[in-house]
Amino acid sequence: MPDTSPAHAPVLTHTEGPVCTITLNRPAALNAFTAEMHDLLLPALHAAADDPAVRVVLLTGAGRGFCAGQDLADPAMRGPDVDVAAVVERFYKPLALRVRSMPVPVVAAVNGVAAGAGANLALCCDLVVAARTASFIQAFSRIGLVPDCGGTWLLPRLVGRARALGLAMTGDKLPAEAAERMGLIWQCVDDAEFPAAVQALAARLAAMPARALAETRRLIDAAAPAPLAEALSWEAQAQGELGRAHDFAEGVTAFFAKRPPVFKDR
Ligand code: T3D
Repeated sequence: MPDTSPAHAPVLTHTEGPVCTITLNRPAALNAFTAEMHDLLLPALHAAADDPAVRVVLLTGAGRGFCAGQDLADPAMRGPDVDVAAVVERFYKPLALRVRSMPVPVVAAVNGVAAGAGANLALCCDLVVAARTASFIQAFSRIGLVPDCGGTWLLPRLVGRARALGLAMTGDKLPAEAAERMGLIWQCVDDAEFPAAVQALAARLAAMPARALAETRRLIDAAAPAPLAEALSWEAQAQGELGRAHDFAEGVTAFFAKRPPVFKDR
């Protein structure tokens, strides 16, 4: 996938080998979402999904923040004539659904503060790695809103009802280390090690069976509210399909050949 975004664009895409890095790029406003940013981010994710060479997507922010959520000053999104429901339907719903249905794993590399929809965009990703100085804020209650971009669905599933309500109602800043401890995110790493840790994770995921990883996410998401019997049937169905695919044969062959597998399916 060619990197066509100019350096000043609010969303940058850079693909190197199998790793597509998408950077939110409005550092002066902590990468808060404008309509223009949304109009670039969703197509960037679609392009990564459609590119057969891409095997992992990294989502990160430029500067000291990851994303401060909705830009509260964007006239396209604010004002008496702007319908907030329409903003959420038009921008945040498709964004969350896109991240959650990518054919490859999506890693949020949370370099700094992630607030409001910015926090929940990160939590939509499959693995969230945060720098130790990063933090997560369900900022919605501070301005009289409810968590969006999937927050009401994600939070109780990640940390349980008590903590979900604590985070969402107080809007308190949660340091990355505490987020890791309570299971909100996968990993918190020292700032000095953060870039290398993120690249190492991306390289590791890129060598894994993307189709099986995407199916794993789909089943985990689908299984949460479903009865066990239904989840067991979905597992059987997915195993049936994966069992007929290249990557399963390759994985087993490589195991017995005592060599690393070369996965191809998406
Ligand atoms: O249509 C709809 O509204 C529905 C959709 C809602 C989705 C949402 O995401 S609602 C939640 C929106 N986000 C927030 O409420 C967070 C607002 N920001 C903050 O609370 C703080 O900035 C942070 C806690 C994230 C970081 O604090 P701090 O002290 O590290 O930085 P700062 O000084 O507040 O911010 C730095 C600059 O970024 C500052 O600009 P300046 O003064 O240097 O020119 C600040 O105004 C700007 N900025 C930060 N967040 C936003 C923002 N500008 C516009 N919108 C923002 N959300």
